[in-house]
Amino acid sequence: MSISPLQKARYEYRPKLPLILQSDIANVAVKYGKETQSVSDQEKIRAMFPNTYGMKEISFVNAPSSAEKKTLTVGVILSGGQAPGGHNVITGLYDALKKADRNNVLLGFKGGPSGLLDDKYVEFTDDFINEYRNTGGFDIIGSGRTKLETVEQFRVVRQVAARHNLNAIVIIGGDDSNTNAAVLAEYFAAEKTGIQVIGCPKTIDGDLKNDVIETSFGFDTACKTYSELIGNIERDANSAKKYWHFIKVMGRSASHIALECALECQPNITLVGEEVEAKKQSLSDIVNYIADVVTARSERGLNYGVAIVPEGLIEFIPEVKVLISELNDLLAKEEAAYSRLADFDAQFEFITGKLSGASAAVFRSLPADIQKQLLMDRDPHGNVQVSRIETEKLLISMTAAVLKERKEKGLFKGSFSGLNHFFGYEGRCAFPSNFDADYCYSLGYNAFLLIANGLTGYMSVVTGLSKGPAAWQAGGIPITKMMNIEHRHGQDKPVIRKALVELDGKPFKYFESQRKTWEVETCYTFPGAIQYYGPAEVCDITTRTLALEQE
Ligand code: FBP
Repeated sequence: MSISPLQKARYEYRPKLPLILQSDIANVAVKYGKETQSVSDQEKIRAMFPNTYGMKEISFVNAPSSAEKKTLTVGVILSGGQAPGGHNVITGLYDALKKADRNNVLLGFKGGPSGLLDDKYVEFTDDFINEYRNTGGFDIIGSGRTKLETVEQFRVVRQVAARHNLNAIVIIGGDDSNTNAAVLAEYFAAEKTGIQVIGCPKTIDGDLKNDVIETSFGFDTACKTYSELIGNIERDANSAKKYWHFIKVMGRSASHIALECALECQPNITLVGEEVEAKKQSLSDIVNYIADVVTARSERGLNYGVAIVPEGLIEFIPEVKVLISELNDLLAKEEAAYSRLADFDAQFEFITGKLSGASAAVFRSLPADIQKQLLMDRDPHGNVQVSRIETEKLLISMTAAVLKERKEKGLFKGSFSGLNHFFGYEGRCAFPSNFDADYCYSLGYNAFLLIANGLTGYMSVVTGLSKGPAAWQAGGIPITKMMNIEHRHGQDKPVIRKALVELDGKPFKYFESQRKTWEVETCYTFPGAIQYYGPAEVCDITTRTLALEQE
Protein backbone atom coordinates (compact mmCIF):
# COMPACT_ATOMS: atom_id res chain seq x y z
CA MET A 1 0.00 0.00 0.00
CA SER A 2 1.43 3.44 -0.86
CA ILE A 3 1.18 6.02 1.89
CA SER A 4 1.40 9.79 1.90
CA PRO A 5 4.40 11.59 3.36
CA LEU A 6 2.20 12.89 6.20
CA GLN A 7 0.94 9.42 7.06
CA LYS A 8 4.53 8.18 7.15
CA ALA A 9 5.52 11.02 9.43
CA ARG A 10 2.49 10.49 11.67
CA TYR A 11 3.47 6.86 12.27
CA GLU A 12 6.47 8.25 14.10
CA TYR A 13 4.48 10.67 16.26
CA ARG A 14 4.54 9.64 19.91
CA PRO A 15 1.28 10.73 21.54
CA LYS A 16 1.77 12.67 24.76
CA LEU A 17 0.41 10.98 27.87
CA PRO A 18 -0.53 12.60 31.18
CA LEU A 19 2.31 12.26 33.69
CA ILE A 20 0.31 9.79 35.77
CA LEU A 21 -0.04 7.46 32.76
CA GLN A 22 3.66 7.72 31.99
CA SER A 23 4.43 6.07 35.34
CA ASP A 24 5.29 2.45 35.75
CA ILE A 25 1.95 0.59 35.81
CA ALA A 26 2.92 -1.05 39.11
CA ASN A 27 3.02 2.42 40.59
CA VAL A 28 -0.44 3.61 39.57
CA ALA A 29 -3.28 3.03 42.02
CA VAL A 30 -6.99 3.80 42.16
CA LYS A 31 -8.11 6.62 44.41
CA TYR A 32 -11.81 6.43 45.18
CA GLY A 33 -13.84 9.64 45.24
CA LYS A 34 -17.48 10.27 46.04
CA GLU A 35 -20.32 7.85 45.48
CA THR A 36 -22.33 8.96 42.46
CA GLN A 37 -25.98 9.60 41.66
CA SER A 38 -27.51 9.73 38.20
CA VAL A 39 -28.14 13.26 36.90
CA SER A 40 -31.86 12.77 37.51
CA ASP A 41 -34.50 10.05 38.01
CA GLN A 42 -32.23 8.52 40.68
CA GLU A 43 -34.68 5.99 42.09
CA LYS A 44 -35.74 4.64 38.69
CA ILE A 45 -32.16 4.32 37.47
CA ARG A 46 -30.99 2.73 40.73
CA ALA A 47 -33.72 0.11 40.28
CA MET A 48 -32.64 -0.55 36.68
CA PHE A 49 -28.94 -0.89 37.61
CA PRO A 50 -28.93 -2.63 41.00
CA ASN A 51 -25.35 -3.90 40.54
CA THR A 52 -23.64 -0.90 38.98
CA TYR A 53 -25.52 2.13 40.30
CA GLY A 54 -23.94 4.59 42.72
CA MET A 55 -20.32 3.46 42.24
CA LYS A 56 -17.59 5.93 43.16
CA GLU A 57 -15.76 8.22 40.78
CA ILE A 58 -12.13 7.22 40.63
CA SER A 59 -8.85 8.84 39.70
CA PHE A 60 -5.39 7.38 39.27
CA VAL A 61 -2.57 8.41 41.59
CA ASN A 62 1.02 7.41 42.12
CA ALA A 63 0.99 4.66 44.74
CA PRO A 64 1.71 0.93 44.66
CA SER A 65 -0.94 -0.73 42.50
CA SER A 66 -3.25 -3.24 44.16
CA ALA A 67 -4.46 -4.57 40.78
CA GLU A 68 -4.44 -8.35 40.58
CA LYS A 69 -1.66 -9.52 38.25
CA LYS A 70 -3.15 -11.71 35.55
CA THR A 71 -2.99 -12.13 31.81
CA LEU A 72 -5.85 -10.33 30.09
CA THR A 73 -7.81 -10.77 26.88
CA VAL A 74 -9.75 -7.67 25.95
CA GLY A 75 -12.22 -7.06 23.12
CA VAL A 76 -12.80 -3.64 21.59
CA ILE A 77 -15.42 -2.20 19.24
CA LEU A 78 -15.89 1.12 17.49
CA SER A 79 -19.51 2.18 17.45
CA GLY A 80 -21.46 4.83 15.50
CA GLY A 81 -20.14 7.59 13.26
CA GLN A 82 -16.42 7.93 12.57
CA ALA A 83 -14.47 10.42 14.70
CA PRO A 84 -10.78 11.33 14.34
CA GLY A 85 -8.70 9.57 16.96
CA GLY A 86 -10.54 6.26 17.20
CA HIS A 87 -7.43 4.42 16.00
CA ASN A 88 -5.42 6.02 18.77
CA VAL A 89 -7.83 4.84 21.46
CA ILE A 90 -7.11 1.33 20.21
CA THR A 91 -3.35 1.84 19.96
CA GLY A 92 -3.27 3.34 23.48
CA LEU A 93 -5.19 0.37 24.83
CA TYR A 94 -2.97 -2.06 22.95
CA ASP A 95 0.28 -0.43 24.11
CA ALA A 96 -0.82 -0.39 27.74
CA LEU A 97 -1.91 -4.05 27.58
CA LYS A 98 1.39 -5.11 26.05
CA LYS A 99 3.43 -2.93 28.39
CA ALA A 100 1.78 -4.65 31.36
CA ASP A 101 2.26 -8.14 29.94
CA ARG A 102 3.39 -9.19 26.45
CA ASN A 103 0.95 -12.11 26.70
CA ASN A 104 -2.08 -9.85 27.02
CA VAL A 105 -4.31 -10.02 23.95
CA LEU A 106 -6.45 -7.38 22.24
CA LEU A 107 -9.20 -8.50 19.87
CA GLY A 108 -10.93 -5.99 17.62
CA PHE A 109 -14.51 -6.94 16.76
CA LYS A 110 -15.33 -5.83 13.24
CA GLY A 111 -18.04 -3.54 11.92
CA GLY A 112 -19.24 -2.16 15.25
CA PRO A 113 -21.48 -3.92 17.79
CA SER A 114 -22.55 -6.47 15.17
CA GLY A 115 -18.96 -7.81 15.17
CA LEU A 116 -19.51 -8.91 18.75
CA LEU A 117 -22.76 -10.65 17.84
CA ASP A 118 -21.34 -12.36 14.75
CA ASP A 119 -17.97 -13.10 16.34
CA LYS A 120 -16.05 -11.40 13.53
CA TYR A 121 -12.76 -10.28 14.94
CA VAL A 122 -9.08 -9.71 14.39
CA GLU A 123 -6.27 -10.19 16.89
CA PHE A 124 -4.05 -7.12 16.95
CA THR A 125 -0.32 -7.49 16.45
CA ASP A 126 2.46 -4.91 16.47
CA ASP A 127 2.75 -4.89 12.68
CA PHE A 128 -0.96 -4.50 12.15
CA ILE A 129 -1.48 -1.80 14.73
CA ASN A 130 1.56 0.22 13.64
CA GLU A 131 -0.15 0.94 10.32
CA TYR A 132 -2.94 2.83 12.08
CA ARG A 133 -1.04 4.94 14.59
CA ASN A 134 -2.17 8.59 14.56
CA THR A 135 -4.33 8.09 11.47
CA GLY A 136 -7.95 9.14 10.98
CA GLY A 137 -10.87 6.87 10.23
CA PHE A 138 -12.28 3.74 11.80
CA ASP A 139 -11.08 1.42 9.05
CA ILE A 140 -8.83 -0.50 11.42
CA ILE A 141 -11.87 -2.64 12.34
CA GLY A 142 -14.80 -0.66 10.93
CA SER A 143 -17.82 0.67 12.80
CA GLY A 144 -21.58 0.26 12.75
CA ARG A 145 -24.79 1.47 14.32
CA THR A 146 -26.32 -1.83 15.46
CA LYS A 147 -27.90 -1.32 18.87
CA LEU A 148 -26.75 -3.69 21.58
CA GLU A 149 -29.61 -3.62 24.01
CA THR A 150 -31.68 -6.79 24.28
CA VAL A 151 -31.12 -9.66 26.68
CA GLU A 152 -30.97 -12.06 23.70
CA GLN A 153 -28.09 -10.01 22.25
CA PHE A 154 -26.34 -9.91 25.63
CA ARG A 155 -26.54 -13.70 25.82
CA VAL A 156 -24.86 -13.96 22.43
CA VAL A 157 -22.16 -11.50 23.50
CA ARG A 158 -21.65 -13.57 26.63
CA GLN A 159 -21.14 -16.73 24.54
CA VAL A 160 -18.71 -14.93 22.24
CA ALA A 161 -16.85 -13.51 25.23
CA ALA A 162 -16.64 -16.98 26.80
CA ARG A 163 -15.30 -18.46 23.54
CA HIS A 164 -12.39 -16.00 23.65
CA ASN A 165 -11.99 -15.87 27.44
CA LEU A 166 -12.58 -12.15 27.33
CA ASN A 167 -11.93 -10.36 30.60
CA ALA A 168 -13.31 -7.09 29.33
CA ILE A 169 -14.95 -5.30 26.44
CA VAL A 170 -14.18 -1.68 25.55
CA ILE A 171 -16.93 0.19 23.70
CA ILE A 172 -15.79 3.31 21.89
CA GLY A 173 -18.93 5.27 21.10
CA GLY A 174 -21.30 8.17 21.65
CA ASP A 175 -24.12 8.61 24.14
CA ASP A 176 -26.31 5.80 22.81
CA SER A 177 -23.41 3.31 22.53
CA ASN A 178 -22.20 4.13 26.03
CA THR A 179 -25.74 3.77 27.35
CA ASN A 180 -25.68 0.28 25.85
CA ALA A 181 -22.25 -0.28 27.45
CA ALA A 182 -23.74 0.49 30.86
CA VAL A 183 -26.65 -1.90 30.30
CA LEU A 184 -24.27 -4.63 29.15
CA ALA A 185 -22.05 -4.03 32.21
CA GLU A 186 -25.11 -4.37 34.45
CA TYR A 187 -26.14 -7.60 32.71
CA PHE A 188 -22.65 -9.11 33.09
CA ALA A 189 -22.53 -8.04 36.75
CA ALA A 190 -26.01 -9.45 37.48
CA GLU A 191 -25.03 -12.74 35.82
CA LYS A 192 -21.76 -12.74 37.78
CA THR A 193 -19.76 -13.37 34.60
CA GLY A 194 -16.81 -11.30 35.76
CA ILE A 195 -16.64 -9.69 32.31
CA GLN A 196 -15.99 -5.97 32.59
CA VAL A 197 -17.28 -3.25 30.24
CA ILE A 198 -15.57 0.11 29.79
CA GLY A 199 -16.73 3.02 27.59
CA CYS A 200 -14.77 5.73 25.79
CA PRO A 201 -16.41 9.07 24.86
CA LYS A 202 -16.48 9.45 21.09
CA THR A 203 -18.40 11.78 18.79
CA ILE A 204 -17.49 14.70 16.60
CA ASP A 205 -20.81 16.25 17.70
CA GLY A 206 -19.32 17.19 21.09
CA ASP A 207 -22.58 16.39 22.89
CA LEU A 208 -21.22 13.63 25.11
CA LYS A 209 -19.87 15.83 27.88
CA ASN A 210 -20.67 16.83 31.43
CA ASP A 211 -18.91 18.07 34.55
CA VAL A 212 -16.36 15.23 34.26
CA ILE A 213 -16.12 14.52 30.53
CA GLU A 214 -14.80 17.80 29.20
CA THR A 215 -15.13 16.90 25.54
CA SER A 216 -15.73 13.87 23.38
CA PHE A 217 -12.87 12.90 21.11
CA GLY A 218 -13.02 13.88 17.45
CA PHE A 219 -14.76 17.21 18.12
CA ASP A 220 -11.42 19.05 18.06
CA THR A 221 -10.22 17.71 14.71
CA ALA A 222 -13.63 17.82 12.99
CA CYS A 223 -14.20 21.46 14.02
CA LYS A 224 -10.69 22.43 12.95
CA THR A 225 -11.21 20.75 9.58
CA TYR A 226 -14.53 22.52 8.98
CA SER A 227 -13.07 25.80 10.23
CA GLU A 228 -10.21 25.57 7.77
CA LEU A 229 -12.74 25.17 4.94
CA ILE A 230 -15.06 27.87 6.27
CA GLY A 231 -12.10 30.27 6.62
CA ASN A 232 -11.12 29.54 3.01
CA ILE A 233 -14.67 30.24 1.86
CA GLU A 234 -14.74 33.46 3.87
CA ARG A 235 -11.62 34.60 2.10
CA ASP A 236 -13.15 33.69 -1.24
CA ALA A 237 -16.34 35.55 -0.35
CA ASN A 238 -14.32 38.58 0.68
CA SER A 239 -12.33 38.43 -2.56
CA ALA A 240 -15.16 37.84 -5.05
CA LYS A 241 -17.74 39.85 -3.08
CA LYS A 242 -20.68 38.33 -4.92
CA TYR A 243 -21.96 35.25 -3.07
CA TRP A 244 -23.70 34.43 0.16
CA HIS A 245 -22.38 31.03 1.27
CA PHE A 246 -24.69 28.89 3.41
CA ILE A 247 -22.68 26.18 5.09
CA LYS A 248 -24.36 23.34 6.94
CA VAL A 249 -22.07 21.62 9.44
CA MET A 250 -22.61 18.28 11.14
CA GLY A 251 -24.01 17.81 14.58
CA ARG A 252 -27.01 15.49 14.65
CA SER A 253 -28.67 17.35 17.44
CA ALA A 254 -26.57 19.84 19.41
CA SER A 255 -25.05 22.91 17.71
CA HIS A 256 -21.61 22.63 19.38
CA ILE A 257 -19.83 22.23 16.03
CA ALA A 258 -21.58 25.26 14.50
CA LEU A 259 -20.76 27.35 17.56
CA GLU A 260 -17.11 26.26 17.65
CA CYS A 261 -16.71 27.03 13.93
CA ALA A 262 -18.30 30.43 14.55
CA LEU A 263 -15.80 31.15 17.33
CA GLU A 264 -12.95 30.10 15.07
CA CYS A 265 -14.06 31.90 11.88
CA GLN A 266 -16.38 34.76 12.91
CA PRO A 267 -18.82 34.45 10.00
CA ASN A 268 -21.73 36.87 9.52
CA ILE A 269 -24.49 34.50 10.60
CA THR A 270 -24.47 31.44 12.82
CA LEU A 271 -27.70 29.76 13.74
CA VAL A 272 -27.77 27.86 17.02
CA GLY A 273 -30.53 25.26 17.29
CA GLU A 274 -30.79 25.50 21.07
CA GLU A 275 -31.40 29.26 20.85
CA VAL A 276 -34.02 28.80 18.15
CA GLU A 277 -35.86 26.40 20.42
CA ALA A 278 -35.51 28.55 23.55
CA LYS A 279 -36.81 31.62 21.72
CA LYS A 280 -39.47 29.56 19.94
CA GLN A 281 -38.36 30.95 16.60
CA SER A 282 -40.38 29.72 13.65
CA LEU A 283 -38.90 28.92 10.26
CA SER A 284 -40.17 32.25 9.04
CA ASP A 285 -38.54 34.09 12.02
CA ILE A 286 -35.21 32.49 11.09
CA VAL A 287 -35.55 33.42 7.42
CA ASN A 288 -36.49 36.99 8.29
CA TYR A 289 -33.44 37.25 10.56
CA ILE A 290 -31.20 36.07 7.73
CA ALA A 291 -32.88 38.48 5.31
CA ASP A 292 -32.34 41.32 7.81
CA VAL A 293 -28.61 40.63 7.97
CA VAL A 294 -28.36 40.34 4.17
CA THR A 295 -30.24 43.66 3.86
CA ALA A 296 -28.09 45.41 6.49
CA ARG A 297 -24.88 44.29 4.77
CA SER A 298 -26.19 45.29 1.35
CA GLU A 299 -26.85 48.79 2.68
CA ARG A 300 -23.10 48.96 3.36
CA GLY A 301 -22.40 47.75 -0.16
CA LEU A 302 -21.58 44.22 1.03
CA ASN A 303 -23.62 41.83 -1.10
CA TYR A 304 -21.85 38.77 0.21
CA GLY A 305 -21.51 36.84 3.40
CA VAL A 306 -21.13 33.53 5.15
CA ALA A 307 -23.78 31.77 7.22
CA ILE A 308 -23.29 28.62 9.31
CA VAL A 309 -26.27 26.33 9.73
CA PRO A 310 -26.13 23.46 12.23
CA GLU A 311 -27.34 20.16 10.82
CA GLY A 312 -29.68 19.63 13.78
CA LEU A 313 -31.38 23.03 13.36
CA ILE A 314 -34.39 21.58 11.62
CA GLU A 315 -35.38 19.57 14.69
CA PHE A 316 -35.17 22.59 17.00
CA ILE A 317 -37.64 24.71 15.02
CA PRO A 318 -40.78 24.25 17.14
CA GLU A 319 -43.30 23.57 14.35
CA VAL A 320 -40.86 21.28 12.50
CA LYS A 321 -40.03 19.46 15.74
CA VAL A 322 -43.71 18.63 16.23
CA LEU A 323 -43.96 17.59 12.58
CA ILE A 324 -40.91 15.29 12.85
CA SER A 325 -42.19 13.70 16.03
CA GLU A 326 -45.58 13.04 14.41
CA LEU A 327 -43.83 11.64 11.33
CA ASN A 328 -41.65 9.36 13.47
CA ASP A 329 -44.72 7.92 15.23
CA LEU A 330 -46.67 7.66 12.01
CA LEU A 331 -43.91 5.95 10.03
CA ALA A 332 -43.32 3.48 12.89
CA LYS A 333 -47.02 2.72 13.44
CA GLU A 334 -48.05 2.56 9.77
CA GLU A 335 -44.83 0.95 8.49
CA ALA A 336 -46.58 -1.87 6.62
CA ALA A 337 -49.20 0.28 4.89
CA TYR A 338 -46.65 2.99 4.12
CA SER A 339 -44.19 0.57 2.53
CA ARG A 340 -46.86 -0.53 0.04
CA LEU A 341 -47.36 2.98 -1.37
CA ALA A 342 -46.29 3.22 -5.00
CA ASP A 343 -44.70 6.67 -5.26
CA PHE A 344 -44.12 9.99 -3.56
CA ASP A 345 -47.55 11.36 -4.54
CA ALA A 346 -49.21 8.44 -2.78
CA GLN A 347 -46.92 8.89 0.24
CA PHE A 348 -47.76 12.60 0.33
CA GLU A 349 -51.53 11.94 0.38
CA PHE A 350 -51.15 9.21 3.00
CA ILE A 351 -48.97 11.33 5.28
CA THR A 352 -50.90 14.59 5.05
CA GLY A 353 -54.15 12.71 5.66
CA LYS A 354 -52.85 11.34 8.96
CA LEU A 355 -50.86 14.28 10.39
CA SER A 356 -52.50 16.82 12.70
CA GLY A 357 -53.88 19.86 10.84
CA ALA A 358 -50.99 22.10 11.96
CA SER A 359 -48.26 19.60 11.02
CA ALA A 360 -49.91 18.83 7.68
CA ALA A 361 -49.84 22.57 6.92
CA VAL A 362 -46.13 22.80 7.81
CA PHE A 363 -45.38 19.71 5.71
CA ARG A 364 -47.27 21.15 2.72
CA SER A 365 -45.40 24.46 3.01
CA LEU A 366 -42.01 22.79 2.50
CA PRO A 367 -40.42 22.24 -0.92
CA ALA A 368 -40.87 18.69 -2.30
CA ASP A 369 -37.17 17.82 -1.87
CA ILE A 370 -37.32 18.58 1.84
CA GLN A 371 -40.60 16.68 2.19
CA LYS A 372 -38.94 13.62 0.63
CA GLN A 373 -35.89 14.00 2.85
CA LEU A 374 -38.11 14.12 5.94
CA LEU A 375 -39.65 10.80 4.92
CA MET A 376 -36.35 8.99 4.41
CA ASP A 377 -35.43 5.96 6.54
CA ARG A 378 -34.73 6.58 10.23
CA ASP A 379 -31.39 5.48 11.73
CA PRO A 380 -31.38 2.39 14.00
CA HIS A 381 -32.07 4.64 17.00
CA GLY A 382 -35.23 5.97 15.30
CA ASN A 383 -33.69 9.38 14.52
CA VAL A 384 -34.30 11.36 11.35
CA GLN A 385 -31.07 11.38 9.34
CA VAL A 386 -30.52 15.13 9.53
CA SER A 387 -27.29 14.92 7.53
CA ARG A 388 -29.50 14.15 4.53
CA ILE A 389 -31.90 17.07 4.96
CA GLU A 390 -30.73 20.02 2.91
CA THR A 391 -31.61 22.77 5.38
CA GLU A 392 -28.99 25.07 3.86
CA LYS A 393 -30.75 24.92 0.47
CA LEU A 394 -34.13 25.45 2.12
CA LEU A 395 -32.85 28.59 3.85
CA ILE A 396 -31.33 29.96 0.64
CA SER A 397 -34.55 29.54 -1.33
CA MET A 398 -36.74 30.96 1.45
CA THR A 399 -34.39 33.92 2.00
CA ALA A 400 -34.34 34.63 -1.74
CA ALA A 401 -38.17 34.68 -1.74
CA VAL A 402 -38.33 37.12 1.19
CA LEU A 403 -35.71 39.40 -0.38
CA LYS A 404 -37.62 39.36 -3.66
CA GLU A 405 -40.73 40.60 -1.85
CA ARG A 406 -38.67 43.25 -0.06
CA LYS A 407 -37.19 44.36 -3.38
CA GLU A 408 -40.65 44.76 -4.87
CA LYS A 409 -41.55 46.99 -1.94
CA GLY A 410 -38.29 48.94 -2.30
CA LEU A 411 -36.98 47.63 1.02
CA PHE A 412 -33.99 45.76 -0.41
CA LYS A 413 -31.78 47.29 -3.04
CA GLY A 414 -28.90 44.86 -3.06
CA SER A 415 -28.34 41.50 -4.72
CA PHE A 416 -28.46 38.02 -3.21
CA SER A 417 -26.83 35.00 -4.75
CA GLY A 418 -26.72 31.99 -2.45
CA LEU A 419 -24.36 29.01 -2.65
CA ASN A 420 -24.77 25.95 -0.47
CA HIS A 421 -22.19 23.66 1.16
CA PHE A 422 -22.33 20.80 3.60
CA PHE A 423 -19.29 19.98 5.71
CA GLY A 424 -19.78 16.72 7.55
CA TYR A 425 -18.08 13.61 6.29
CA GLU A 426 -15.04 15.73 5.32
CA GLY A 427 -14.13 16.10 9.00
CA ARG A 428 -14.84 12.70 10.47
CA CYS A 429 -11.77 10.84 9.26
CA ALA A 430 -9.12 13.56 9.14
CA PHE A 431 -5.72 12.79 10.66
CA PRO A 432 -6.38 13.51 14.34
CA SER A 433 -5.00 16.84 15.52
CA ASN A 434 -2.22 16.58 18.09
CA PHE A 435 -4.88 17.20 20.73
CA ASP A 436 -7.08 14.32 19.57
CA ALA A 437 -4.08 12.06 18.95
CA ASP A 438 -2.88 12.63 22.53
CA TYR A 439 -6.34 12.63 24.12
CA CYS A 440 -7.45 9.43 22.39
CA TYR A 441 -4.23 7.58 23.10
CA SER A 442 -4.60 8.58 26.76
CA LEU A 443 -8.25 7.46 26.84
CA GLY A 444 -7.30 4.03 25.49
CA TYR A 445 -4.28 3.68 27.76
CA ASN A 446 -6.43 4.71 30.72
CA ALA A 447 -9.14 2.19 29.75
CA PHE A 448 -6.55 -0.53 30.33
CA LEU A 449 -5.92 0.75 33.86
CA LEU A 450 -9.64 0.67 34.61
CA ILE A 451 -9.76 -2.93 33.41
CA ALA A 452 -6.62 -3.94 35.29
CA ASN A 453 -8.18 -2.56 38.46
CA GLY A 454 -11.30 -4.68 38.05
CA LEU A 455 -13.72 -1.83 37.29
CA THR A 456 -16.83 -2.20 35.15
CA GLY A 457 -19.59 0.14 33.97
CA TYR A 458 -17.10 3.00 33.89
CA MET A 459 -16.22 5.51 31.21
CA SER A 460 -12.55 6.30 30.67
CA VAL A 461 -12.00 9.98 31.48
CA VAL A 462 -9.08 12.34 31.05
CA THR A 463 -9.52 15.85 32.43
CA GLY A 464 -7.84 19.25 32.72
CA LEU A 465 -7.70 19.33 28.92
CA SER A 466 -7.15 23.03 28.43
CA LYS A 467 -3.67 22.58 29.90
CA GLY A 468 -0.94 20.54 28.21
CA PRO A 469 -1.18 16.71 28.26
CA ALA A 470 1.45 16.31 30.97
CA ALA A 471 -0.91 18.00 33.44
CA TRP A 472 -4.00 16.03 32.44
CA GLN A 473 -5.65 13.84 35.08
CA ALA A 474 -6.88 10.33 34.39
CA GLY A 475 -9.62 8.26 35.98
CA GLY A 476 -13.09 6.82 35.52
CA ILE A 477 -16.69 7.81 35.98
CA PRO A 478 -19.61 5.37 36.45
CA ILE A 479 -21.72 5.60 33.30
CA THR A 480 -24.93 5.51 35.34
CA LYS A 481 -23.94 8.92 36.77
CA MET A 482 -24.65 10.49 33.37
CA MET A 483 -28.08 8.97 32.94
CA ASN A 484 -31.63 10.17 33.03
CA ILE A 485 -34.91 8.64 31.89
CA GLU A 486 -36.22 9.56 28.47
CA HIS A 487 -39.40 8.47 26.76
CA ARG A 488 -38.35 6.69 23.56
CA HIS A 489 -40.55 4.65 21.25
CA GLY A 490 -43.33 4.60 23.83
CA GLN A 491 -41.09 3.37 26.67
CA ASP A 492 -39.16 4.88 29.57
CA LYS A 493 -35.48 4.26 28.85
CA PRO A 494 -32.36 5.05 30.88
CA VAL A 495 -30.07 7.05 28.59
CA ILE A 496 -27.01 9.23 28.90
CA ARG A 497 -28.17 12.83 28.89
CA LYS A 498 -27.12 14.60 25.70
CA ALA A 499 -25.23 17.84 26.35
CA LEU A 500 -26.79 20.61 24.28
CA VAL A 501 -25.30 24.09 23.85
CA GLU A 502 -25.91 25.97 27.09
CA LEU A 503 -27.21 29.42 26.34
CA ASP A 504 -25.78 30.74 29.59
CA GLY A 505 -22.44 28.97 29.03
CA LYS A 506 -19.31 30.97 28.24
CA PRO A 507 -18.91 29.89 24.57
CA PHE A 508 -22.44 30.97 23.62
CA LYS A 509 -22.26 34.14 25.75
CA TYR A 510 -19.06 35.17 24.02
CA PHE A 511 -20.58 34.49 20.59
CA GLU A 512 -23.69 36.48 21.57
CA SER A 513 -21.56 39.45 22.67
CA GLN A 514 -19.87 39.56 19.24
CA ARG A 515 -22.76 38.55 17.01
CA LYS A 516 -24.04 42.03 16.04
CA THR A 517 -20.58 43.17 14.98
CA TRP A 518 -19.85 40.00 13.00
CA GLU A 519 -23.20 40.34 11.19
CA VAL A 520 -22.66 43.71 9.54
CA GLU A 521 -18.90 44.10 9.56
CA THR A 522 -16.55 41.65 7.91
CA CYS A 523 -14.55 40.19 10.82
CA TYR A 524 -13.59 36.86 9.28
CA THR A 525 -10.70 34.93 10.79
CA PHE A 526 -8.81 32.24 8.88
CA PRO A 527 -7.70 29.32 11.04
CA GLY A 528 -5.94 27.54 8.15
CA ALA A 529 -5.20 23.82 7.99
CA ILE A 530 -4.53 21.75 11.09
CA GLN A 531 -0.80 21.89 11.83
CA TYR A 532 0.85 18.74 13.12
CA TYR A 533 4.40 20.06 13.37
CA GLY A 534 5.64 23.42 14.57
CA PRO A 535 5.19 25.69 17.56
CA ALA A 536 2.91 24.35 20.31
CA GLU A 537 0.75 27.51 20.24
CA VAL A 538 -0.21 26.57 16.68
CA CYS A 539 -0.16 22.77 16.85
CA ASP A 540 -1.47 21.92 20.28
CA ILE A 541 -4.26 24.47 20.78
CA THR A 542 -7.59 23.12 21.99
CA THR A 543 -10.97 24.27 20.73
CA ARG A 544 -12.20 27.76 21.57
CA THR A 545 -15.15 26.08 23.29
CA LEU A 546 -12.89 24.22 25.72
CA ALA A 547 -10.69 27.28 26.26
CA LEU A 548 -13.71 29.48 27.07
CA GLU A 549 -15.35 26.84 29.26
CA GLN A 550 -12.19 26.37 31.31
CA GLU A 551 -11.14 30.03 31.28
P1 FBP B 1 -22.18 9.73 16.30
O1 FBP B 1 -23.19 10.41 17.18
O2 FBP B 1 -22.37 8.27 16.17
O3 FBP B 1 -20.79 10.08 16.73
O4 FBP B 1 -22.31 10.31 14.82
C1 FBP B 1 -22.33 11.67 14.58
C2 FBP B 1 -22.59 12.01 13.14
O5 FBP B 1 -21.39 12.32 12.47
C3 FBP B 1 -23.58 13.16 13.05
O6 FBP B 1 -22.92 14.39 13.12
C4 FBP B 1 -24.28 12.88 11.75
O7 FBP B 1 -25.58 13.39 11.73
C5 FBP B 1 -24.33 11.39 11.71
O8 FBP B 1 -23.21 10.94 12.42
C6 FBP B 1 -24.32 10.85 10.31
O9 FBP B 1 -24.48 9.47 10.36
P2 FBP B 1 -24.13 8.47 9.19
O10 FBP B 1 -22.65 8.26 9.23
O11 FBP B 1 -24.85 7.23 9.57
O12 FBP B 1 -24.56 9.09 7.92
